[in-house]
Amino acid sequence: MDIIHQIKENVIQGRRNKDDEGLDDSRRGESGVAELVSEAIRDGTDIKAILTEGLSEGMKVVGERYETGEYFIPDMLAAAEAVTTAMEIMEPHLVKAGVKPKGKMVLATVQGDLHDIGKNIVALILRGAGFEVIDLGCDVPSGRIVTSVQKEGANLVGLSALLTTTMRVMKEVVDKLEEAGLRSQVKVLIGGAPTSPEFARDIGADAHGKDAFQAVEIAEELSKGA
Ligand code: B1M
Repeated sequence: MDIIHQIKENVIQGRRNKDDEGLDDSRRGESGVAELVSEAIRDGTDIKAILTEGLSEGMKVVGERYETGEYFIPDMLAAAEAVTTAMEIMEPHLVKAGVKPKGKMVLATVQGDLHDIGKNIVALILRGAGFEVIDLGCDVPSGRIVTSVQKEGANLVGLSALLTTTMRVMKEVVDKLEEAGLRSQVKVLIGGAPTSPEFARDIGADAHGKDAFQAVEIAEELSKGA
């Protein structure tokens, strides 16, 4: 198996490094994503191929397995963490190779809401797919989200809410973006258990993502038009 396929396989197995066991069978001691990516860079492997055919293709398989119920949240997290580790190793090389992020998202769980597990997964998967993510955390005031969009020049805003009482704050963010004259510059993607595509439409957001993988597909689609 060539090194790109080994990277993909180790993402699917959620193996960050040689100390990780893997999901199917014990692979402890064998190179994981961190060692393989470092080796590939050292050997002059095309950085874009590592990103697209290794890491992204691996995450795509993880997404499919999550959709079919074969993988659960911890499996998805292990894979996302492996990709994040790889991205940290690759970052300086990506800059050198002139690989531009697919888009820039300001991401937050809205004010009054402390649920950030889902939002953190969305951030991990988006970063793994090649997006730059400015994660503002949870319980973030709407004004701070708007200021960050302005400062960062983001083309995407991602909002998460888990409470029926805080989902209405998403509309406040959309309204404030409008007031600040930024609405035409950004696409707004929302998600979180109580939200829906209908709710997104009602509050004037651009899209709803039911999970982190759909969020990536939508972010890619929305960034094409940006
Ligand atoms: Co809370 N909580 N909680 N809680 N909590 C829920 C949400 C609840 C449904 C439990 C219940 O009663 N059955 C309920 C809400 C009811 C409602 O609003 N109708 C609830 C409540 C009531 C509360 C408190 C009010 C409890 C209290 O204090 N009386 C309180 C509120 C605190 C606050 O926010 N102000 C509270 C507190 C907490 C903890 C702090 C203890 C903890 C959060 C820890 C943390 O996040 N750091 C917590 C937890 C863990 C939960 C449950 C058990 C799990 C949520 C979770 O992490 N799911 C939850 C019950 C449940 O869901 N079974 C519950 C896993 C996560 C991966 O899924 O977040 O849906 P999720 O994210 C998914 C998708 O939704 C989507 O992708 C993610 C990955 O696939 N997605 C996006 C999410 N954001 C997205 C953004 C996108 C796109 C997709 O684009 C930008």
